[in-house]
Amino acid sequence: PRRRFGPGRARCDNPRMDAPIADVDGRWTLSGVANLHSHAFQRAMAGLAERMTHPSDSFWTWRETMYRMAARFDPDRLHAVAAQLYAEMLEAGYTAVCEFHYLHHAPDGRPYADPAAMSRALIAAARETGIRLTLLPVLYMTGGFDGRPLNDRQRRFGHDVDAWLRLFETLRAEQDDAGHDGMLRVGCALHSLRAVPPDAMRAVLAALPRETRVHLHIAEQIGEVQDCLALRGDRPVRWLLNQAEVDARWTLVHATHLEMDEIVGIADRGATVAICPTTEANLGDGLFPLRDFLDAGGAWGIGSDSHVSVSPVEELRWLEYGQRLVTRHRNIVATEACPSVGERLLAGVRASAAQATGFAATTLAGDRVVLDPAAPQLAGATADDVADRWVFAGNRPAVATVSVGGRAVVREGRHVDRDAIAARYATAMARLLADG
Ligand code: NGQ
Ligand code: ZN
Repeated sequence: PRRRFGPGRARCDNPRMDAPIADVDGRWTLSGVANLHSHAFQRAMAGLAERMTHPSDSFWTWRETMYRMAARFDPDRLHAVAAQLYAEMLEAGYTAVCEFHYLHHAPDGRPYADPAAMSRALIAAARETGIRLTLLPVLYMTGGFDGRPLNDRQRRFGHDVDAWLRLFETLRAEQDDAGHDGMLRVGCALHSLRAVPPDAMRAVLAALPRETRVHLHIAEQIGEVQDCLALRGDRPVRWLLNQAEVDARWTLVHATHLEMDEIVGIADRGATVAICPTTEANLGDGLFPLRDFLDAGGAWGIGSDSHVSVSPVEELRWLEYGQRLVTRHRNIVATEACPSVGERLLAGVRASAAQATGFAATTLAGDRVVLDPAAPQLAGATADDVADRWVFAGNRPAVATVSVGGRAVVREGRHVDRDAIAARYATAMARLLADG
């Protein structure tokens, strides 16, 4: 029989913690990975922003391409794209997703007849596919730190504080609807410091129920750090830590560019950092200082963000590889107490999942991802190496079955509704691309 634990070895960081992948009835099983950051519509442009649009392409020129794609969405298309994406997430081992949703209104900026129509499209997609959804309606008010108004492309993202609070209340009522079987949580997202003026940030935070999770993009690009320094007199994370009661309810997305006091500050407050390695690489953001953050005791998770990859294995592998490339060392996240890199990575994402998503830890622990017993990359695996072999043996999907909230959503590696979801997605893509 397989050993559940290595001989006399403490489990990563917390001796009471079970291994992230354990032998359950003879099958290697994990409790599912939480995806802490998603913009579902961006899945439709994966692979379509890899052509030169400017002699010095950057995050900011990519954003123009992204805005052109965003402008073509309506609730039906969003529903079709999100369903395909969420089915792919489940097939890859993600069982919960934090949807950072800002595509609220019609392209001209006017609210739909139902102001929550786009949010409901995401809720429907999650419900059909069976993924747990933390819906984060985004407050987006200004086009920069100087308070400039939203441009034409951004208009459909915008709310004033009162309208945003009405949307939040509408969605909270959905969360409490028994029809969702506890599969939906609603939190708050502030798009970024550049998109939310300080007074609005304070007003929204003061109005939220105490337990509400708060997510925001922060310090992803150097340009943003420089603008914040120039217009708010401090670096973004330092400014936020001074101006808001940041604590374990908060998730800071990216937080790429940090000085040591900011690294320690985030860790001390107990906030989670959502690191999105493949998107951050794709957009040329920079590298999160993971080793220092771990040394400070920081909580972190992963997000697939723009969905240039939909694979927790690839995000985790590249999280470690980025660090290896810059430090020219190996096994960066490993410690003496936890020498397995894969195990420490999976333990890290599991430890932050409940506080970032708002789902109870016991609830998330009941969701199950069973790895494929026939996967060659796991042949002869033991409790000591199974996590490393799952994460560091390439991109073959070794997921066999997934169940979320007791419902079997993936069987033999395929989402149970894969074909119907893919057909609807193909139709939606044809329309999205024809509009270009
Ligand atoms: C977003 N995505 O809102 O989709 C952003 C880009 C922005 C990432 N930061 C747009 N990865 O930050 O203004
Ligand atoms: Zn984002």
